[in-house]
Amino acid sequence: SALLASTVLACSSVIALPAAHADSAKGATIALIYGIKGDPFYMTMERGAREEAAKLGVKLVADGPSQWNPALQSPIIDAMVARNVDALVVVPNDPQAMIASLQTANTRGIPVVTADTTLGDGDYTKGSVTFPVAGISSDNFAGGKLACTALIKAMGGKGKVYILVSTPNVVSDTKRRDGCKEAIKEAGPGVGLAGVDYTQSNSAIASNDTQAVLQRNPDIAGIFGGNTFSAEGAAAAIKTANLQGAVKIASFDAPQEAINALKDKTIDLVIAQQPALIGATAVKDAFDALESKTVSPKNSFVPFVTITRENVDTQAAQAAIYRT
Ligand code: T6T
Repeated sequence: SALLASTVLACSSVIALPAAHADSAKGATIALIYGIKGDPFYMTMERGAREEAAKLGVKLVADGPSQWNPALQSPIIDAMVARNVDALVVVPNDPQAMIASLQTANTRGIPVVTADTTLGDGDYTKGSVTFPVAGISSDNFAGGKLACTALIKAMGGKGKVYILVSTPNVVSDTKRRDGCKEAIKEAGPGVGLAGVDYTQSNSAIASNDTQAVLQRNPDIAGIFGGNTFSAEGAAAAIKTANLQGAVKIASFDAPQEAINALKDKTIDLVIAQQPALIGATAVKDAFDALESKTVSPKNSFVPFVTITRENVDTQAAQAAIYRT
């Protein structure tokens, strides 16, 4: 490639070589297309991605849709491709509907890394979609199971659990929902499912749904708030109904509001993901792909941190709170 570089330099009107073919990926542009705007999880992810990009000497550009909607996310990806970014780090808004635009980008030589959510069945080694060079996320099924096992324990091992997650096309959330259902099943006959509602990552919807379900089901003893806005709305509804402590809440996600609600005893358990680390790892994987280094493993899990009233003031718990 030294020969190639000198040929390029000798020629006055050359366009810069794509980073994928250069000696180093330094100076490349990596695009982060996150899940939705204004979500502390993705703002924290973007911070981690920017810090990693600065370390690696690449440029990071970021954008995302205002709502979970593949029809809103696809044009953002197309625009990034049109502006010649070198690699894409994407939080797919839908496991199927986002395949086409990302596959097109990949065919044009742009490596694709997914973060938080996944494409196809999520297994890039031998699953239905294998073109992404890496997928970085929490182990969401395990997280949902862990959250609900602890929730059921806090409920005294009996009563009904109500599940709130974002939308059926947010893969991370549906895995948490399924993990929670598994915990309910394993808890035996004293524990049941009161229902599942989808909040569109909107805390007002989550709050209204919770108020409605509490009227229909006075025997609800626990709520699994499967993402930031679901837990936030559930906590608001429980406060309005004056049921703090009587109805336990487990929150998946750790924005400052969830920590405040843990401290004032509205929420009993917070599972913090590590969005900054997910963003940083995804950017590093995209960089390595541009440098043609092997990126492995193709799917990797970033561990979560469990925060309770007992450990909330420890350094580890404090460091896990989302910081945008
Ligand atoms: O829980 C995160 C993320 O993991 C999920 O995919 C969507 O919701 C959040 O962004 C939190 O609002």
